[in-house]
Amino acid sequence: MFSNKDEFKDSFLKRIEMMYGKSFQESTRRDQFQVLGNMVREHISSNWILTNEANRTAGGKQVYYLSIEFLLGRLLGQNLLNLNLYSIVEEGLSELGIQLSEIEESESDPGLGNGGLGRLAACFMDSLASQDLPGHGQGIRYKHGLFEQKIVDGYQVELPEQWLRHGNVWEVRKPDQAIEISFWGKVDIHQENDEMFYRQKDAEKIMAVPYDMPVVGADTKTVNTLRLWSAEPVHNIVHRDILQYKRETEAVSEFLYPDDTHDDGKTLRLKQQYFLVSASLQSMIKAYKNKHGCLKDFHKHVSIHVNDTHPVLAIPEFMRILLDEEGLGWEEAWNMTISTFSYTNHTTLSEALEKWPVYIFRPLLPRIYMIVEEINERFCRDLWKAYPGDWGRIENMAIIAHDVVKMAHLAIAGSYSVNGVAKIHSDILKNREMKLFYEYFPEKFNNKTNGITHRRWLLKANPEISELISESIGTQWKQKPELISMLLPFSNDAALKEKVSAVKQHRKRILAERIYKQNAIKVDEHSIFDVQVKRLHAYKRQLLNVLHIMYLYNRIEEDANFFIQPRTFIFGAKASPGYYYAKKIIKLINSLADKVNSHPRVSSMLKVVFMENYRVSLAEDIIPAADVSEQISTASKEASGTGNMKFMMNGALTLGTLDGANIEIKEMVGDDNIFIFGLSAEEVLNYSENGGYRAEEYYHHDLRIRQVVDQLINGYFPDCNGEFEAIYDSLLSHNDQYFVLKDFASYIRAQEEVDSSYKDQDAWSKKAIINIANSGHFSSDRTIREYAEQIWGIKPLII
Ligand code: C3B
Ligand code: PLP
Repeated sequence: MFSNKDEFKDSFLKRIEMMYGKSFQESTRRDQFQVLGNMVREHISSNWILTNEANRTAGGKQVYYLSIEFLLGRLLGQNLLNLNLYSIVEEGLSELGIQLSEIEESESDPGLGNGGLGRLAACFMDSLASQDLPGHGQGIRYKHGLFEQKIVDGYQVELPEQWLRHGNVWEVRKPDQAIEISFWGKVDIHQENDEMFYRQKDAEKIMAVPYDMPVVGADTKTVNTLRLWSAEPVHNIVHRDILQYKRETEAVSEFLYPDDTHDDGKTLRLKQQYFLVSASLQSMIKAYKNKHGCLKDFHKHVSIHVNDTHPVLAIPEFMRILLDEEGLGWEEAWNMTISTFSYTNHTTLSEALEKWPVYIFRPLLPRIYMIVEEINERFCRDLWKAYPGDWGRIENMAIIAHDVVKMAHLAIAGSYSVNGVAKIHSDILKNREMKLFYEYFPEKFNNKTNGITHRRWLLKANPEISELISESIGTQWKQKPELISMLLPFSNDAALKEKVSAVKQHRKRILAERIYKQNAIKVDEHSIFDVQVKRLHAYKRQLLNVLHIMYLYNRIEEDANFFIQPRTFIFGAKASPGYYYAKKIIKLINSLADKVNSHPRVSSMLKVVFMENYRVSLAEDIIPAADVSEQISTASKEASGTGNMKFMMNGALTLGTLDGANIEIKEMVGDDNIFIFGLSAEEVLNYSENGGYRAEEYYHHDLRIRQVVDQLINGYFPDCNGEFEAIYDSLLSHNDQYFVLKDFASYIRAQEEVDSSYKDQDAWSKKAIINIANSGHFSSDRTIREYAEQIWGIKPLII
């Protein structure tokens, strides 16, 4: 369509006139974005068709990745980059007097996910396509993604996110491929000869309409598909209250649940989960039958991956289709099922392990519930054979027990592979959380350490560092990110160190300007940029960071001779709207920011900034500007973390606990290039199991702790009477479940080390380069290859 700058300009100008009946001068940024988006769509259309055609005809295996979240971020820049069109377009536009980055910013940032889990799914899509792997995403086209966060008087206020307000240039609606989904009603059973037949009667039906989005691989022709389902009323349906029916139907894909690792047991959420899996399975089975005629060897050609427990209903739904629609017997259907599904566990936090009360599950999904009951009975019977008389064990492993359905148990029983997302997390699953399952099904358990796409998080977010890498080692690392390690011999190269440090400085200046614009805070661009951005959660311990800043404030105020390297503490975090404690922490950070930033002496050394509405596009601006990456979760609680990988790839040094993938980052970079502190996972788990930790003792024996904890409630924060009592109580009345006080002294020491290390800029730059050089291992290309080879058994399909 266009292969050079002049062709591009020509075509771009013509289209603006054609699409909008306006001259280029009259067009808005949004018009220009729409035109560019359409040009990219056209550019890839033949390869998209070819990829789909290849998927329809080739004999190899394919994977479907089911996920309730895909946190995509903006797509224009990423697509242009993957197509190698970015610089042509950038230069062409610049000759027209516009910056591509300005047009990119007019694209909405679709937030169809909460955090790490959803962003991982998006990185995986990119890595599948870029490695020509036949992998399709299936998700929900939420009308409103994760809420937009505003900070008003220091408090979080939630506004509905509106990513579809101006349409979505990337999607293609496919109404002819809509699927009917049934809820409620009852199961009609009748017997003919020896056979039982099940039919759902009086069900309420809604339509799932697919919207396909292209997933453009880098440097390849492959264009995979992300299919997002939207809920719509069935056409011409007769209903006693048609308005209510319409409202209830549309509600199914109206909002993304703003819960990150909190399960609040809502019927609507269960409806969403069944909606996703039923639509996905019905459509993939239809496609499969068109290709192969019957389902016989389905599992040899298709692997279905369930991303956390949210899509686990796919397992009984697959059974329902095989039993009730295809007429298979139970044994055959079950064998096919457990050869088809694989499952990733993303957390061991008990509040996040989904459990559905039977009283919610059964009426909504009567036939599915029957099947789950049968799966459970057969599973418990098998367990009884393996462990005769061991009631306790069987009760612990049952899928339905005490009137709840345990989705993780269903996932493990119904799949052939169960993986955790970092070595330590997989070990905790095997040795603790899922120990009984590991003993029974040892062959199912494996680890796949997470990864991130270096295309978005380095090439796109940090073109300057990318350029420096290429200058030193050539450009092959772009296709093979492991090759970034060739940078290691340059870690002591004076010229490179200087350039890396200059790029960091440049990105810090840009971020400082943004902070000034948004928060009206003037930060010292030469201070240490110390960043904690992620969801707000007690286990992620933003509180530990806050208490340390309070401690520094006290030191500076009390001791005129106390000096530290100037530091800017940057926070970004959304709290789930119903998570009272998390919202209090946001208020606390903002109150602390007011106090620190307005104190004459303290503010000469410290600044605190809370950047509102943390999301993918903001992450792309913050992460390249960070010096220090705060990864300070209570050891054993953060399954992996992926933010940690993005920071190291951009040359920030990790200040972290021995948790999740921090451990593997430490293994890669070595002890001298990371700051580690705090309890080990083993120690935390032992305390949690056997007791022995008394937070009060730390409060009484460490004056530094007592001072900052008291300051939460003693009037230190003006106009915050009683505001932070819940936080104070979490530490003392509830014995500090996340070991904030226990790790406090060790955190202060690690922070002191950061402070003194930063003084030696030359050594710091070397550490930064070593971090970058070792980050290739954490590319999701590596992760996806491991899934492809070791779990799914899929191979590249080159078109
Ligand atoms: C997250 C975990 O909390 C992270 O440690 C992990 O890196 C990512 O998943 C990706 O594996 N997670 C999440 O974002 N939402 C959940 N409901 C559960 C886990
Ligand atoms: N939210 C966004 C927008 C992200 O880009 C990331 C990064 O992976 C996350 C959340 C997850 O961060 P973390 O792994 O630190 O929890």
